Amino acid sequence: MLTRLLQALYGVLATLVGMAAAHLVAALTVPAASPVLAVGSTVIDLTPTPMKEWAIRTFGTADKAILVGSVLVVVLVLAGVAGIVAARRLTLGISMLVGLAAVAGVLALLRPSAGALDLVPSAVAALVGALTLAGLYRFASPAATPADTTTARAGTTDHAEPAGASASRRTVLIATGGAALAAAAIAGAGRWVSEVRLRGTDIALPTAAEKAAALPGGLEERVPGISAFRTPNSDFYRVDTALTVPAIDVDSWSLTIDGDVEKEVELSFDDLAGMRVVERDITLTCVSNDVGGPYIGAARWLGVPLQDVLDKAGVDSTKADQILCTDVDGMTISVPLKVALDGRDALLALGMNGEPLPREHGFPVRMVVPGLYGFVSACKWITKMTLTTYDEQEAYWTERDWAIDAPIKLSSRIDTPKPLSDSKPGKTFIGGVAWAQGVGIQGVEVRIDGGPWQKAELGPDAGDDYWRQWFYEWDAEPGQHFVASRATNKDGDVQTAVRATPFPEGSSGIQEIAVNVG
Ligand SMILES: Nc1nc2c(c(=O)[nH]1)N[C@H]1C(S)=C(S)[C@@H](COP(=O)(O)O)O[C@H]1N2
Ligand SMILES: [Mo]
Repeated sequence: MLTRLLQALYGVLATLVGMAAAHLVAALTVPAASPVLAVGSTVIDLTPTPMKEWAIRTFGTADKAILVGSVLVVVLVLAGVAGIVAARRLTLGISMLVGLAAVAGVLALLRPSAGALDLVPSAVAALVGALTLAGLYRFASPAATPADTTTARAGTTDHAEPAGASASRRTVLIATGGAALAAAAIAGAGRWVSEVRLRGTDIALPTAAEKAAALPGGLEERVPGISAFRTPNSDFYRVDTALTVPAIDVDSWSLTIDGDVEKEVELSFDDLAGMRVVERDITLTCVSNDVGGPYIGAARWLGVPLQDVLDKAGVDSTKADQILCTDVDGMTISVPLKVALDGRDALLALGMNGEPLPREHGFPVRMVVPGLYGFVSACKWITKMTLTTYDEQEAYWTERDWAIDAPIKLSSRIDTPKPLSDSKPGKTFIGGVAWAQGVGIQGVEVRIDGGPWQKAELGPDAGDDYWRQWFYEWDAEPGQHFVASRATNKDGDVQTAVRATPFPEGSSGIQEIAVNVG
């Protein structure tokens, strides 16, 4: 039994060393081609939409860690089997490891933006894994089977049994410890390399030709627990399919505008930064947000009006009806062309809350379109805008049956008190945010225990594309209570109570939470 475990451990260690080496090589070349990530990304893309929805809702941003962890577990189990097989037939065990790496290599090659270089990390994994496994068996072979042990002993009758056993135990210890150390050291080096590579978002931003007015102070000073009027970059929600945050070198980055255009245009970061730059306060929302959910954030964006960029290429809007955006990894996001051209503040953003875009949020350039959910507008790490039609080309989420034109639905969220929280009787703030991008919020109402809707007080107004904070002062009596909120936009539309799931065009309904007062 112990021998079996040791054999499996050899397989696992060889695989870990191989994967660490591959990860290091990937960090130096194509980070997304790291074998585990290549497999993970493919799993993400193949996951049926409802399951993906469920994962985002259940695990939030941890969904990626859980996915990578699950892939790792499966790979290491197979690696263990390869280790056991190798004890009987080394070449067969090694072939299994090479096979595992080959699967990752093929998947890396199938990624949308893959080139031949993407094969290198998996090839390294195969080579290093195979050498490590062979080395472990060569220098510290654990007895393969009881039969093997007998033959081995028979051949070494001149050695005293206890001395021989302890020497081999020491060799095994040294070999396994050495392999584990090597894996950790190489993985550490890979991590260090990617961190060094991933810095460098520290670029100079252009000054805005049109500055936004200073943002008024929000309600957060007065209403504890309410969302800050401006979401700090570090707290901004993140939703994307990228397993590693793309590391883009701003000097080699460019944006191509092609397809149904008069002339194809390629802009460098400096070209873009040299255009008319404006500042806008815009609230971004994810279609995967349940009513009352966390995937919404409000920021001040610095960017070039999308219209100005499209004008450089000359867009034929009698032909095209879609801007197909492509990111640096080949991921695609569609944007309805008419929405980009209807006068709203659609931007190619370079800055977020006074800083260059954080890498997680699209460095160096992303799109921001007020009023549309992020999945049909907010392309991060953008490198190309292709003017085309929905008939001709489908974006990532279009292929997965999500809506193509998805305006953000009028909604509100209760930030405080928290659902199922306990609070003291007496004066209690009920507070939150409400949004109706493009139209603006006229009012928010609160309902307690199914009673009449009562007017909440609104926070400052930073424009119709920005959310509005609100609060209601409640004299809470002991017991369990149900608190609900609903918003009304400036057109007089009231947030609907009709429930809809996030798929395919965004959730709707009224959030109602239970709180305990006592
Ligand atoms: N390249 C790329 N851009 C993307 C996505 C993505 O997966 N890849 N996700 C979109 C979605 S679904 C949303 S809601 C917003 C989220 O932007 P944030 O992560 O900066 O909040 O980015 C959008 N842009
Ligand atoms: Mo989203």
